[in-house]
Amino acid sequence: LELEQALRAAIRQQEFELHYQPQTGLNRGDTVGVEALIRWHHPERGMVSPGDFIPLAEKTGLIVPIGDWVLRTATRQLAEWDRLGLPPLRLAINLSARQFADPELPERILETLQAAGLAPERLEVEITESVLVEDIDAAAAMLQRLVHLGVSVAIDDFGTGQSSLRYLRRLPLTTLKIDREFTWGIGNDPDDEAITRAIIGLAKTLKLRVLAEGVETEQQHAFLREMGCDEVQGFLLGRPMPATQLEHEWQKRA
Ligand code: G
Ligand code: G
Ligand code: MN
Ligand code: NA
Repeated sequence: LELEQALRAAIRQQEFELHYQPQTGLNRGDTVGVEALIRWHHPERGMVSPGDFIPLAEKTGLIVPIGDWVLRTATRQLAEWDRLGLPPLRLAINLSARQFADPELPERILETLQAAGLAPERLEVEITESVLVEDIDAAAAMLQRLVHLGVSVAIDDFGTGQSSLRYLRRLPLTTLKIDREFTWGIGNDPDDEAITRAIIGLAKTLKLRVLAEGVETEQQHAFLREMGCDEVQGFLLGRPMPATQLEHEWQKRA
């Protein structure tokens, strides 16, 4: 209850911040997108990780106003980067089950994109397998509405949820994000390597983009390139960072 009150106050007092983690193409090595990740600077507890408050935000429904803030803040930031002359990045944001079940979600996304002056093609939403499997017909209907807008959809933590391969061909998806649990095994666990290879193959067959999360070593990076993975994300390429730091890193390279 205490945490819930603090979370309500956090919305009013603007204690949230977004960090952005680069998503990099394996062909040319360019940053092609960023994933927005929320951070909470609690006045006394310090930095509270999303793993510790997103579930509560979800349970209490506070995820809806928080999610709106994330969407608004991240799209404004992307528009600002466009003005500054950064390459036209794709923006990925995480959606929780509650947000995904909200029938007003597509309108809200569209309005927010329009307010920021961004084409819907610039946005990718990330959802987990469990969100889809709960009610596959409702999920299919929501995905159709999002895809109709031009927004793309990624399955986050792919391979760790209640993977039903049936939904992969039934649903209009864009991207599979290989969970970092599998990426970490590359180089020391043949099973994880086999799973990673199989997910990449599956994505190719279904004409989906495939991105590996949690890439931390050159060895993982090389393996993923060899396997034909499209994109990578992880500490090797860049940690989640404040917007200003991302700008500085871009200026250094340009
Ligand atoms: O950044 P970090 O590894 O601590 O994130 C932990 C979890 O919190 C991840 O699973 C991520 O998907 C989730 N998360 C981060 N930012 C957001 C957000 O803006 N909205 C939602 N719903 N989840 C988020
Ligand atoms: O579940 P989701 O993919 O949304 O979670 C993203 C989280 O993963 C971010 O909070 C980020 O901090 C974390 N993350 C991203 N790359 C790496 C990595 O290379 N290693 C580790 N340990 N965590 C990572
Ligand atoms: Mn994610
Ligand atoms: Na993930």
